[in-house]
Amino acid sequence: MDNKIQVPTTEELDVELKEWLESLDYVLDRRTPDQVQTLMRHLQIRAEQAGIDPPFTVTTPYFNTIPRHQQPAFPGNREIERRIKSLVRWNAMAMVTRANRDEDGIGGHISTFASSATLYDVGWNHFFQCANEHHTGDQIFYQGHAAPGMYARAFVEGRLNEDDLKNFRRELADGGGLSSYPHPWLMPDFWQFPTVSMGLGPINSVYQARFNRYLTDRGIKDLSTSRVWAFLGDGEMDEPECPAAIATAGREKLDNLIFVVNCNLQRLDGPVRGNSKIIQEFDGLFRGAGWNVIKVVWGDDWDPLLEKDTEGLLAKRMNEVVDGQYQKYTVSDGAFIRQDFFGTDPNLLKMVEHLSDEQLQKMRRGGHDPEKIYAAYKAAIEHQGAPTVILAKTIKGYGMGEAGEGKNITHQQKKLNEEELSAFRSRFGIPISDEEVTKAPFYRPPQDSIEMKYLHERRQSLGGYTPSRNNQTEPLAAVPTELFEEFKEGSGERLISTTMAFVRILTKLLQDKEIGKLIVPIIPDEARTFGMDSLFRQFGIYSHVGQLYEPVDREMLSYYKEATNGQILEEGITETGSIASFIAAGTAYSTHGINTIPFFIYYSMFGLQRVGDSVWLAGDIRAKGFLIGGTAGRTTLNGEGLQHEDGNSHLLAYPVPNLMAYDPAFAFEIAVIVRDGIRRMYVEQEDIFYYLTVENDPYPMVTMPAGVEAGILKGLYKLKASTQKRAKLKAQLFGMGAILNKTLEAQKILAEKYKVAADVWSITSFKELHNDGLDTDRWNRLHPGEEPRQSYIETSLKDEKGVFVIASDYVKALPESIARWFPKMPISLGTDGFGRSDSREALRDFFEVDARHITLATLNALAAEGQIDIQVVKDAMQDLEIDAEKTNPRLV
Ligand SMILES: Cc1ncc(C[n+]2csc(CCOP(=O)(O)OP(=O)(O)O)c2C)c(N)n1
Ligand SMILES: [Mg+2]
Repeated sequence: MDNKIQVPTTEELDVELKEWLESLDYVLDRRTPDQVQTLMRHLQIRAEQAGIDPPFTVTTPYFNTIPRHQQPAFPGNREIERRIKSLVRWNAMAMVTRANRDEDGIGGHISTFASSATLYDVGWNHFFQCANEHHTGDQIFYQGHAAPGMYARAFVEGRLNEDDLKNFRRELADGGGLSSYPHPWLMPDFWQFPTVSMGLGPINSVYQARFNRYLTDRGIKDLSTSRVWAFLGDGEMDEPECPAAIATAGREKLDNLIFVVNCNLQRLDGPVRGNSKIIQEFDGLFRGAGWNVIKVVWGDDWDPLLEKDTEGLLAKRMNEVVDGQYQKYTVSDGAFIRQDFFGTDPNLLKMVEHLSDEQLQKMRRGGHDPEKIYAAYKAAIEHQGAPTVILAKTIKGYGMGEAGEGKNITHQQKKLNEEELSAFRSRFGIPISDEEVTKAPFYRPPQDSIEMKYLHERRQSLGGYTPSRNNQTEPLAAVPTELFEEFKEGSGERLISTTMAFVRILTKLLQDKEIGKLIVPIIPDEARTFGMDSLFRQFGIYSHVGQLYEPVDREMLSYYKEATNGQILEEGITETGSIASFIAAGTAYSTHGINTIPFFIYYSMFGLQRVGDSVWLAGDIRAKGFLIGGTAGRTTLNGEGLQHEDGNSHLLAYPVPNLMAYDPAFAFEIAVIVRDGIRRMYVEQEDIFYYLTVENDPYPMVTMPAGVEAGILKGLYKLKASTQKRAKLKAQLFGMGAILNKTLEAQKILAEKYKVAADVWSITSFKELHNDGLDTDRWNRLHPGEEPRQSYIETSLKDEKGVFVIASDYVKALPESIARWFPKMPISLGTDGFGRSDSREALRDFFEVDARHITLATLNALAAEGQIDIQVVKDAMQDLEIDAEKTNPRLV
């Protein structure tokens, strides 16, 4: 120990502490909070300079961030609002109970909304702004399985009727029903944001807030007064998208974003963090990420106790009890709470000696106290410079009593029995008689009641009713056609990849006077990979703060230019974040009445495979735009190997019903597809979106043959007929993407060496052909005895002679899926198996999709039909140097 330091006595330390506290009290009385903060920061710096690690933690104490004396006056009528909220609670519970009485196991949730009713109610009465002529409106992400509460509220508002509620989860009933969860696909006038796949609501809401800002900063639409509210579960925050979302929102300082986390301490199976405290964990997480954190832990009956707690005993006790034990208090009586919680210290016991056991048991948590919630929301909307999270402590299954309040089984509780119904009715004062209550009738007060007048007045002052979705938008006038013209010409000898061709199309779209500003390029750190870096300077990379540094490549033509009005969303390495941007941009037509056209360009292997659930959501939410899978194909990407070489994504595109999937081979194919896509999505307003793969294999782009546009869009057209008019042996070769070239090479070999006249066809979409075939079959099945319809493949190939071979750079399941409609069984070549790093040539030999293997497959098929001798095939194998014992690429 430094000998300058004398060991102090306890008394000396006490005096010292007192003096310091008095100094602090002095400034607390006379200075603003900001000034006090500055002072303390200086003290901290001085201590740090002296090598002292300051004892400040990333979490704050376990009580409300806003103390009672800072709470604003509550502007509403508490009593009327309580009655409205109770009615909504009742109808939500009754709807789920009745659905499950009528059909055991139909499901639904009672306990989630029971815990969050106050969180929504305060929003509906005082905050959630709808779009009208004065306001651009808020976007509200409702927690997915709290949906019964939103339906019940809409019923009380008169927006849904009894039949709707009766048909909750019975969408196939006469007249339709209510979807289980928020699905714009199923209820396009009602639900705006799908949220029930946990984790996607949080991340999508963040990127929605960011996109609102992007539109504002680019001067496209001023959304500076719009807020994004996301209502989330505490269990849901375990999904890895959540920390990602939190980091992004903090970094971007999205003060137009408010998270409300319903901390009912429980998830599906049990406690979220039985052994610690989830609110404290979130406190640290969000604060660390730069958020404004507002904790609403305790209701107002705790205020007098906390104000008496000058020694900090209660605060200490609140902080040491873990969530599992708090949950235990929910299901315990007051005597237990007195003994277990307060009984650890005689002074604590003294603090509550004036309260009865019953009063102790009823002491509310913050998330059930409308005034505390109001204070938190008001502070949230006023906060500037950072997003706000409200951590509201609630009770799962609040009001369900014996049926599940705070119990571990509460999430699965789908109905209340007769006794529980009566108890619920009485607890919330619902005007339903004893005789009626067991039927769980829905209840809406008369139109001229105080409750109804109040409710409508509140909503009208906030611009309308929510949730609701705008399903009618002004379409785009027309698609500019000239800009696509140049792509009909081939590139002559010049070698061009489809990626390069796509980038050229995108650039021209961006430059277009009419729709250029609506194009939103989205890239997760791959612009250079796709040769798009030239767009940086031309169109700028979006950054709310512009560019605060001088980029190292400032001297270069295509320097890294960030700008407040930048058009490109360069997202960093996050496909999940990028697709969230895609969804926000692709739904702006509905959310903001703006036809932004997103192009999200990424490594195709990190798309449907990695963010498949978000793509599913994009379908549900009716997002529009283009997903561009770059570097596609198992053999087209030189050297990258197992992780990057994609032979799967087109198969993964099959299940998303409104996703159009194409793998174009030439610039003109891309141009035709993109032009028609914009027309269908933005002029005709079809609720579809596009997946296009592009490749980086350079080859000559051929000139567009006449009259093939319709075929390109339908998925198949004849590219190049054989010139061997008199040959007896015939074959039809089908290729896709970069492998189409191999088919063209095989056409030559077959003609020159084996006298086979082969026609070459381009398949642009297996999925389109497959769907067309399925729809044709279905029609025929349902119309026996009528003239059968023919699929597009059947019509296209009915007069074609010879054998059929299909080759692509994807798994063989794709050609196999369309084989049934061919005049005879085709042979499928494809790239099943893990990728390898090697040259394209070596890979195409390995996976058996090069011209040699296409030739061999054709000869095999001819021999099988007895058109040529088997010896010809054997000789060909020698000529083509194909080893019969080569490894099977599917298995290694
Ligand atoms: C990705 C995903 N995994 C699992 C589920 C199933 N699930 C629905 S609700 C739920 C528990 C939710 O707990 P929490 O987020 O705390 O919400 P609470 O009901 O407690 O408000 C689970 C696991 C889901 N919907 N999505
Ligand atoms: Mg929970």
